[in-house]
Amino acid sequence: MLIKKTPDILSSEITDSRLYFGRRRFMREAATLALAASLPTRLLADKPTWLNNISPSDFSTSEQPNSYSDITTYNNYYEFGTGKDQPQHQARNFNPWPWQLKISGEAEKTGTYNLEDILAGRAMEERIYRLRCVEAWSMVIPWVGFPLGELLKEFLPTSRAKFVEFVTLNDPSRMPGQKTRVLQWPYREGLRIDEAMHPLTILATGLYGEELPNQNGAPLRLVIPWKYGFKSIKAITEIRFRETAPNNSWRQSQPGEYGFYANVNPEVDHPRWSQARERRIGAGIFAPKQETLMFNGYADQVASLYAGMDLKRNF
Ligand SMILES: Nc1nc2c(c(=O)[nH]1)N[C@H]1C(S)=C(S)[C@@H](COP(=O)(O)O)O[C@H]1N2
Ligand SMILES: [Mo]
Repeated sequence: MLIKKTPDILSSEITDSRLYFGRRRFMREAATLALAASLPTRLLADKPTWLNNISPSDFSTSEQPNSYSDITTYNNYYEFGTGKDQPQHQARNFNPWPWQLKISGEAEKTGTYNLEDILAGRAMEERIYRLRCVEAWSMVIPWVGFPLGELLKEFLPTSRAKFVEFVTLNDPSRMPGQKTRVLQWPYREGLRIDEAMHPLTILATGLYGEELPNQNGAPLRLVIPWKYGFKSIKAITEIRFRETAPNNSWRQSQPGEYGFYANVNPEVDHPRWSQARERRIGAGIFAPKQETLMFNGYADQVASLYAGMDLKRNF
């Protein structure tokens, strides 16, 4: 289909973000004309209201962001295939709207909410964060999102809420990778409540000023910039406040290789490879690897969360 192909062709040439936004607007208009009869209303509308006012964030890094093409064609998202180039294709026809978000567990307000209602009128920020995968590659991504803690507080967690668990949509008919057993579905993640409340932890609803592409976790994904990428769970459909520590999918699958904390740490190697250096996606195959920074460069903000802990044991 013509319209679905357009982003790939355009994004490969994009370097300047203003050019990018102009083209995206053009594409939206073209999509409205061409597919008015066949697309759900949500997709046809101009930007969703919550993407109309995005302010830059003081938490952003000053590093140069990766291109839109890098960010949307090199993905880890096993619900849509285990290859990095698969999610862009296999998630193409996934329509996230309407989306339900369930809030459960140790909070005064629980229930199932319409995500559009949760996002409507909410202030969004652009936060340019490094993403460091456990596989020793990295990217810099201009996320659009808002602090997770801000949302969590609205549900009035009780004093028993010591941890937060996140669950991805479980629907093999819409997520073909869930028909295979590479992981136990649905994908799950967890944070300690103080990690979840930390101002660097965000829920992302977009990138490069636009709605989150499906392959990056539409409509809602977590971004925790000081932890390995697998903690940043995509397509979140449930948030549960818990008294006890939840397990997380990669730790459940290979507990010797993946821990609960998963803090980026150049001194603690993965059992099968070093974590001391990283390869920046898009830098070119001859570019030298760069040193990985403790807590992915966010040590000043987050090291105090782990004061007194043995980070080799709590990896
Ligand atoms: N539901 C779900 N979330 C997920 C994954 C996944 O397979 N399923 N992969 C994780 C991993 S390993 C990484 S590195 C990041 C990649 O995010 P990106 O594709 O937006 O760069 O998503 C994380 N979130
Ligand atoms: Mo990852």
